[in-house]
Amino acid sequence: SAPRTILLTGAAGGLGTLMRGLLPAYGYELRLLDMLPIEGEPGAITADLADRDALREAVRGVDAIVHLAGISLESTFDKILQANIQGTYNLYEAAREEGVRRIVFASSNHAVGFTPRPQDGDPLIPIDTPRRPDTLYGLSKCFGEDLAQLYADRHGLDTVSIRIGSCFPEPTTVRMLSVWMSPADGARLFHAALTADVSGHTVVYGSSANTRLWWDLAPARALGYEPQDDSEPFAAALLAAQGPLDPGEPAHANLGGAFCTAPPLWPH
Ligand code: NAI
Ligand code: 15L
Repeated sequence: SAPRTILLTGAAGGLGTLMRGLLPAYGYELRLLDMLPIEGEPGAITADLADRDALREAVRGVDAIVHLAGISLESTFDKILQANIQGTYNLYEAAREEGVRRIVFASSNHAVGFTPRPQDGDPLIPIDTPRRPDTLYGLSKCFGEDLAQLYADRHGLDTVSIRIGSCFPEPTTVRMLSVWMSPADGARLFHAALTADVSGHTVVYGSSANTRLWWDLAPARALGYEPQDDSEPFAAALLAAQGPLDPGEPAHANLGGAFCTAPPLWPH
């Protein structure tokens, strides 16, 4: 039967706030969790992913989990380890112990960020392209995807991992013309991932049907996702302001954009 009660982790964040607004229209009851309190949501659970007891209670009785909580940009290894690696493990353990059947995991394009972006006429990047994380952050998303595979194979806990491009109200860079996922399409894709008749671990790219798309949306469409948006109406203004992406520039050569060239933050 279709999942109804959903735990949304990271509900205070940018994407969490967008999905809090959009997912209830699909009929879901959302249980919210974040380490930060959420204004206007007195029922939200304020807990860190480090708190295993709180996670166990938070996942009890839900039909599925949308896991957004974590560090969403490059950081130090210690912080990534705590929030994204240990934290995601803790969530999966809680879900396994409480018998939750499905998790939708917010993976990222930065799991494959060092993949050269297609130039004109090149084929789209397939979903099974080798992983090439562009940061410790991207590496933590590779860990999350592998953790999901392990829990699917070993425990029958299904995951759909969505390698999200850029889910913001509007595209603000030329790169985002290719990787943008409108919030409305984001909600469509989360809904598809929550309800698709798939088992095991499924990995998809998450974006709108952009004219300048870099990756293959067929795996997402196979879940029943039908994107309705395209960044193209924003193209002229962004290109006029920023100029086209120069493939000779390391920060423009790969899917991950400037994540590939930002100064490293390790060890701390
Ligand atoms: P965000 O940084 O705005 O939100 C993340 C939320 O997670 C924050 O509210 C934060 O308080 C919470 N959080 C962090 N560590 C936590 C912990 N240890 N315990 C409990 N809560 C914790 O990020 P955003 O943009 O909303 O992204 C959400 C998720 O989607 C992240 O996992 C991010 O990596 C992923 N993602 C987002 C993309 C986007 O375009 N917004 C693109 C690709 C992936
Ligand atoms: C991500 O993974 C980040 O969480 C988000 O803030 C954006 O930077 C996005 O990727 C992107 O690649 O634009």
